[in-house]
Amino acid sequence: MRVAITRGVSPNIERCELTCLEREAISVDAAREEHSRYERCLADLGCEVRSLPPEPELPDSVFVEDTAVVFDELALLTRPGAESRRPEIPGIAEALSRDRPLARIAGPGTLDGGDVLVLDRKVFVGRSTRTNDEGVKQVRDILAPFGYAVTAVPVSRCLHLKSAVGRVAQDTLLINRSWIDGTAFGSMRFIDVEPSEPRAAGALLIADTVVYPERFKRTLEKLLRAGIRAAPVKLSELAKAEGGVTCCSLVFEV
Ligand code: CIR
Repeated sequence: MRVAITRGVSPNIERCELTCLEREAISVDAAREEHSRYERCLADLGCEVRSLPPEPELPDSVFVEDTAVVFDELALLTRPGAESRRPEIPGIAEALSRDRPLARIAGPGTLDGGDVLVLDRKVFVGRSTRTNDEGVKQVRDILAPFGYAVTAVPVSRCLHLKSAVGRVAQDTLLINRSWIDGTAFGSMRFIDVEPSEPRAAGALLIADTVVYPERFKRTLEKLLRAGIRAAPVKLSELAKAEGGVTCCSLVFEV
């Protein structure tokens, strides 16, 4: 069975962290509507959606992806680079503890789940403003006994690694190569985002379908032309908080 952990939108989402965007008004109602449609989309794709209640005091807590990375062998709890997000961890630890043994990133290491791209036994970790070298080292040490190879990828032009690259099929990455260097990913096939849509690389692959923001129309058309199956979702209000399709869920098999 496939599980998707989500968390409801905080009424204080307007106080979210922002790195690459200017602050603008966010409608909590519109964000909630988008979020429930996103949850419905995950359910339609066969996920059992475990929707955790909103955490009013934690503006970014809807973006559960940053708090943990779930592997078959363990759930790795992160230590988010933004201090305001660290209190999100205990709630996620509790939610994951029934399904996986827990491992943790310890200070001074920092890691955001948005910086971790897992391609089977290869794990790519963005070295960003949120994830430091010590965080990357701890990921490597924690995963070494299970045979994962961990590669650091420099990220300087966007928030997270997965702002610039997303898996859209077993052998295919959607990528913005003006933001990151694709050579780290070896023999994967690449689809480049449309240059007019630089933020379009975020994509959430569930089985053989990509949950994908409908607003990146040109890149979406390109994906469809390449034979990728897509489930478009509206995520424009949550995008004002720098959220995308991967960051609103933790998807794993149980
Ligand atoms: C933050 O800056 O932490 C949030 N406002 C957005 C996090 C988005 N997370 C993600 O794409 N994995």
